[in-house]
Amino acid sequence: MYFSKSFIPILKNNPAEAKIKSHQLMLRVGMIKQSSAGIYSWLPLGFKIMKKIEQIVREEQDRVGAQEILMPTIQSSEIWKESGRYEDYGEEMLRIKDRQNREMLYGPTNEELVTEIFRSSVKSYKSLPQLLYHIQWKFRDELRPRFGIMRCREFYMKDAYSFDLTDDDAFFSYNKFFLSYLRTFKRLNLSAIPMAADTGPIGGNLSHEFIILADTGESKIYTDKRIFEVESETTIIEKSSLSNLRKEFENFYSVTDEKFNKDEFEKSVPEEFRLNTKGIEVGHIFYFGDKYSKPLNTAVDFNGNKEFVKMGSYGIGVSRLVGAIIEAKYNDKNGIMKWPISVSPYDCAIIPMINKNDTSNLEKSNNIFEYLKSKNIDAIIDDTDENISAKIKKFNLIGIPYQIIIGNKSEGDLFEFKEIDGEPQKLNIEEIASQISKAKLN
Ligand code: 5CA
Repeated sequence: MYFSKSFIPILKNNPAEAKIKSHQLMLRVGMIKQSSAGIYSWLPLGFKIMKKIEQIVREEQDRVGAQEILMPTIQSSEIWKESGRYEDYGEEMLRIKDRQNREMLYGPTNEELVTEIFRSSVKSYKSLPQLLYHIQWKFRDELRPRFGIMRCREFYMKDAYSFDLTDDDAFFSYNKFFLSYLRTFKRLNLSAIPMAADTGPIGGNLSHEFIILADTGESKIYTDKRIFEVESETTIIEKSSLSNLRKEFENFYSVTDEKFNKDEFEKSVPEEFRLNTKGIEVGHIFYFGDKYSKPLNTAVDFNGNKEFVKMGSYGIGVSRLVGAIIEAKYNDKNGIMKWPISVSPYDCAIIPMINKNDTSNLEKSNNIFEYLKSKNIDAIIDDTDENISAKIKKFNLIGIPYQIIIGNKSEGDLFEFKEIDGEPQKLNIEEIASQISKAKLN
């Protein structure tokens, strides 16, 4: 891809309306464009990143045995009336009437709809557990949408739902998602900590938020610093190992402010380990038993008895994660953003110095591009006639983690290669490709 042909509308300066660095950067490098309050279009750069995040989320849902479906954005009000949430949800729900005057709504979440799908076809406990998820746009008419796509009205969410016969089975499902979240955030190179949380309008009494530390986050948290050292990987998906995994985190006091209790905090956390700070909620999981299955009359047959299924739901803010990664990885002191290679829009930027009458650097760039492509490395060539330092500055903001600079300093078959925030090295193209490929494997 040539930069001159790409649709990456860069702004000269930070837009005044943006208050936090992720919002500033996303507008500045043309990742998103606001279409109305709290509603955004995703431009190629931002969209590519979001799609890569989505794919990682999907793979980690599949890995714990969840099955992907796709439910619509527009729902009928009927099932929401059945559950009793049609009134309760209040003004955050966008209500619409169709031409037949039927009450419809733009889904803020899908507990009712997925329960209705489940009850119409699953009759026996032998089909349990069922873990279903979809990745779909949601709409919540937030009173104060802010910080760009961090708290907006239309956003992209992965929501999963589990159906089990007993509480015990349901905790096993809960713990599978708990594990899948740890794996997902690790692949995104984020340190997201599970914290005991309030359940709000979703309901239930067991819930964790997954939080990334950030000064600009909207969640207040109280935690024991030692939770950051918990080694989280488990390869076995089995009841007791997963329940131990969750316990390893729950051993440390770690809560959002709705759950905060000063005495408990001070009693269970030695002073030197107490941390009271802010974070961004990137995921939220809930266990709510038969809160929806009962009013929606969703039961399975178990030895002749009708048992209401036990349910949980599990959300990840896929679009919010784009902003959250920027908050975690953008260094505004040196103006360098560095996307984790797992979600970077390109693996490498080829940055040639271009003189009007000399096309040799552009030819070199094309050859490098083709070679990298043969090694499955996705590059972008900056073929514009900006000077080299302006180009580097621009790519430092875009955040592609590797740069090949083709200027006066490249000699013979050696090129100036650097990790965006590292020291330049002189390497040949095979060495460059092998370094990037290695990073992509991790
Ligand atoms: N039904 C449950 C779980 S599937 C649910 O809706 N949970 S939630 O309300 O906590 O949302 C899940 C995730 O979506 C949150 O953790 C957050 O990352 C993201 N999210 C929620 N509201 C917004 C919003 N207004 N803008 C961007 N992301 C949001």
